[in-house]
Amino acid sequence: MQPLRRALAAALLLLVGCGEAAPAREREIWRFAIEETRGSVQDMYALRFEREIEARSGGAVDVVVYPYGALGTSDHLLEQVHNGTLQLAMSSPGHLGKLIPALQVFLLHFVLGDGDDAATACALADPAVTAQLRALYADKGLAFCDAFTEGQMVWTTRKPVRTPADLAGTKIRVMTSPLLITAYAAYGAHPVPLPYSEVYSALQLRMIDGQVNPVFAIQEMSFHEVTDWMIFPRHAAFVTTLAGNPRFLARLTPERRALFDDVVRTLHVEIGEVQRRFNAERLAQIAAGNPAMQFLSLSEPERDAFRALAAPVRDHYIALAGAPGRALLSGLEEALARCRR
Ligand code: 6CS
Repeated sequence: MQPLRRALAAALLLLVGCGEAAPAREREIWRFAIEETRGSVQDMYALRFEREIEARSGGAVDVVVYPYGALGTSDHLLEQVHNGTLQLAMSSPGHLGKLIPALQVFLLHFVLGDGDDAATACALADPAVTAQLRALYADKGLAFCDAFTEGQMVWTTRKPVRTPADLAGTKIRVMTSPLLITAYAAYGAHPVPLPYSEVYSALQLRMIDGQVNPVFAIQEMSFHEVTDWMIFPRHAAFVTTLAGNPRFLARLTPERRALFDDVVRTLHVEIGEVQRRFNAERLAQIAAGNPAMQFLSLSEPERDAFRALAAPVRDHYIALAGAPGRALLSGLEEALARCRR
């Protein structure tokens, strides 16, 4: 036979042979949903997770990533991780706090890091804090896998806000955990809890006057198109967590579990750099593309006025979250003190 025909015949034999003799290897599927759209911080995390797990498992694991909207709101994703339809999901305390009240510690203003991003990131990785989080999640049939921040929360409004009086009467959209109602009512605002997907149209239809999210999220969801001011109070960082289905994790082989843990450890560090870069780049993009947008960074005395009104919300948090909440708050404060030493 001609060399080319011989090669084709050999390839054909190989194909037929494969079909008959070797059973197709079954790929494990890990379904992973995020609470944000394509191009977000969580998307970057999920895509890096997908790439690392698939490559390092030699293709034996197929990670399928579902961006926000594909499977519903944050609450729907959580239900699906809980019942095992999803193996993994990003789950933010801003919504998950309805199920695990103690997690609302991350929603308190002027507490976690108080504008100090390095201390915040360090406290979130503190072993004593992560042990508390693991226990709280396990109690609700979930596995805590990681916690990290996606940057400082920024208010987008229709008017400048320098004092709590400027926020009085403002309808501001918050995530759906109940502590956020008290947190914004303390400033005299009217907080309106809504799922992420409804914020843009609520702003457009003027059902709300403002919202709060990190810069990258404001840009990706186009909230800056339907508001006029971006206010930087540095009152809280946006915290999210990676939640897993406990049965899925328990069934992993020791080798697979070690791979999972190693990838999560690597991404915990990487994502800090990603969120800083995304927030800086998107801020520049908003400024360049929207000459009418106004930016306002609160001074220390201006922050103090908000801080004073936010202080009593801690008592409300303890009332909502009870002993586990009190323990998590002191665990975090001790971790922050260690981080600042
Ligand atoms: O505001 C929210 O509801 C959402 N914000 C971010 C940045 N991520 C997910 C969360 O659901």
